[in-house]
Amino acid sequence: MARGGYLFLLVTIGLLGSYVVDGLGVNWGQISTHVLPPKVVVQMLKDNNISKVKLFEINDATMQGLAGSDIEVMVAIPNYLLNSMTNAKTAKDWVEKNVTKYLTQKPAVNIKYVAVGNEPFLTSYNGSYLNSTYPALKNVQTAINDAGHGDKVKATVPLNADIYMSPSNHYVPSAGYFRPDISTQMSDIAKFLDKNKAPFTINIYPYINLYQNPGFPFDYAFFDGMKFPLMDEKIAYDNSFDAAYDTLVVALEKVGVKNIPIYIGEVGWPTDGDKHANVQLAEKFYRGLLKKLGNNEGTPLRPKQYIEVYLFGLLDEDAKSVDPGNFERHWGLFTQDGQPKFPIDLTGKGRNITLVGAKDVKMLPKKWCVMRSDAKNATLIEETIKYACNYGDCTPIGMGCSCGNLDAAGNASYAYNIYYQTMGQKAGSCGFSGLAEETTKNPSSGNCTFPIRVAPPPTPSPPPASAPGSGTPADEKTQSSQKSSAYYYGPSLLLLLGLEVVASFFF
Ligand SMILES: *[C@@H]1O[C@H](CO)[C@@H](O)[C@H](O)[C@H]1NC(C)=O
Ligand SMILES: *[C@@H]1O[C@H](CO)[C@@H](O)[C@H](O)[C@H]1NC(C)=O
Ligand SMILES: *[C@@H]1O[C@H](CO)[C@@H](O)[C@H](O)[C@H]1NC(C)=O
Ligand SMILES: *[C@@H]1O[C@H](CO)[C@@H](O)[C@H](O)[C@H]1NC(C)=O
Ligand SMILES: *[C@@H]1O[C@H](CO)[C@@H](O)[C@H](O)[C@H]1NC(C)=O
Ligand SMILES: *[C@@H]1O[C@H](CO)[C@@H](O)[C@H](O)[C@H]1NC(C)=O
Ligand SMILES: *[C@@H]1O[C@H](CO)[C@@H](O)[C@H](O)[C@H]1NC(C)=O
Ligand SMILES: CC(=O)N[C@H]1CO[C@H](CO)[C@@H](O)[C@@H]1O
Repeated sequence: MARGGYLFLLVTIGLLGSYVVDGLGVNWGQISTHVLPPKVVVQMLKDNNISKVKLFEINDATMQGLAGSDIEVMVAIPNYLLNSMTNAKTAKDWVEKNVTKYLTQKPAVNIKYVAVGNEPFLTSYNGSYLNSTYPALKNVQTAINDAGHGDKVKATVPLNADIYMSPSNHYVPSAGYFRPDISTQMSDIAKFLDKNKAPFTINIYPYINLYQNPGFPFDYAFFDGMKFPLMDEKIAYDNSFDAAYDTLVVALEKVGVKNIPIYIGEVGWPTDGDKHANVQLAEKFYRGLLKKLGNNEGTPLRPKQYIEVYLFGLLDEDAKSVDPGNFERHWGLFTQDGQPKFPIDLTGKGRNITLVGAKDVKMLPKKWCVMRSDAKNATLIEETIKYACNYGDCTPIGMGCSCGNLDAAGNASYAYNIYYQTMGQKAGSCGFSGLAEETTKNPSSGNCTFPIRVAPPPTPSPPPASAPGSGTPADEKTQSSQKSSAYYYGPSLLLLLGLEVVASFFF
């Protein structure tokens, strides 16, 4: 009922409002089983005065959705292409087909930045992109310059906060430096960006600090003050965002780069999948962050200045890898179908208002799939839940999550329903060997929503309906071919890693 009652009520009061925090951006990821049409998303951005968007790749449908809007776009070269971009000719070709094309078509896409890779120096990548990132950056910017767009379009590299650190016995920003294994690369990259008047882009996640470190001071993740702030000489740090930002400022100064603009490529708070991931804390985090940004407070080392920020993220993404944690699919300011989750005032004035939701969204019919009341075979129930959750997103039924209070039957119903929706309510997808049945009665209750997904776009020749009534796990082959079909999953799915991991140290 969460979406049926509480959230819908809030939607209706999001109509007042004024300018958003000057030039606020959002990350638009699309690792979802069912995506909103690009035009619907772009209208949603406009309705909320969001003027900048950061993508994780380029696909033509998204770019055409953005064409003709004034929205500034950061397009991206995924990590798996970095190696090939060390070839100047390949980089030139990529820029021609993916940047020049959209800048010069009519109507054009307002491309301002090209993200070269995404967090390529994450320690979990084992140095895979260590040698290619800097050469790729140089080649891409050179290609942009050669194509005549150098003044308008800058290449940058969105990096993860684990590229820099402070000594473990002196955990303060003023002791910051780049991670030793990448210090040469970081120095080269920072100097290149600086010389080229491009921004340095960093992702900062106080939430993940809190998630990964049981001893992390709760209040330090937010912006509401602390009894015992971290003292760095005379500077008191009472939030980890400032400390992370300033540690980077110091690390950059140590390689001789002093005034380069630092953009926040990603920052946000998830709303499900973990005990600290909920709408209440997300609201608290964003309220503090947006107020700070709206006031152009800057940080202790770079006070009183505008910080360019891309919130993470725009929409939930139910097909992201949960390797970093079950929260990974719940970073959206909006649900996957474009409905706002909690009150947030993008102007930073802290008013109790809500974002404007997506309009004219075609949803699947109001039907759910639940466990039959006469289902008995516990072994089979367990097996079918496992199967269903392999395809659908079951992270909300975990302990401390939005559906964490369901009983055993509720768990089964959640799993069956999410499978059914993920499969587009396809005939036979609510079978589970006779354990499940369709219903038109919404099984949602309290904070626990049994979602219905966005309807897939109309296809020229609909896939033939398979025999109804079965839909059992035995049908593995059919299901896996469905999984890879563009009908359910956009082409982006396999191309993205979707990791948002940051360092486990103390800022
Ligand atoms: C967006 O900005 C316009 C002014 O350009 C304002 O009238 C409108 O209320 C704003 N909308 C929101 C949702 O803040
Ligand atoms: C990095 O190394 C670890 C341990 O050797 C391995 O499990 C992991 O798959 C590797 N990751 C990548 C991206 O190569
Ligand atoms: C990067 O270059 C170093 C030195 O040439 C080499 O030892 C290392 O294997 C290279 N790494 C990758 C991932 O290619
Ligand atoms: C719903 O979630 C909020 C946190 O976002 C929590 O405060 C509240 O207790 C939850 N309600 C129920 C019924 O679990
Ligand atoms: C915000 O507005 C909603 C809807 O009117 C209300 O239920 C809620 O209590 C308000 N929250 C605050 C913090 O005032
Ligand atoms: C329960 O289901 C399992 C298959 O998962 C099957 O082997 C077993 O015979 C079933 N038990 C009954 C009593 O039907
Ligand atoms: C429901 O599923 C969750 C997640 O697997 C589990 O933690 C919980 O114990 C289950 N609840 C019941 C009553 O079986
Ligand atoms: C959407 C789009 O046009 N993508 C192109 C980007 O560039 C590569 C070539 O490097 C093309 O293969 C893609 O089609």
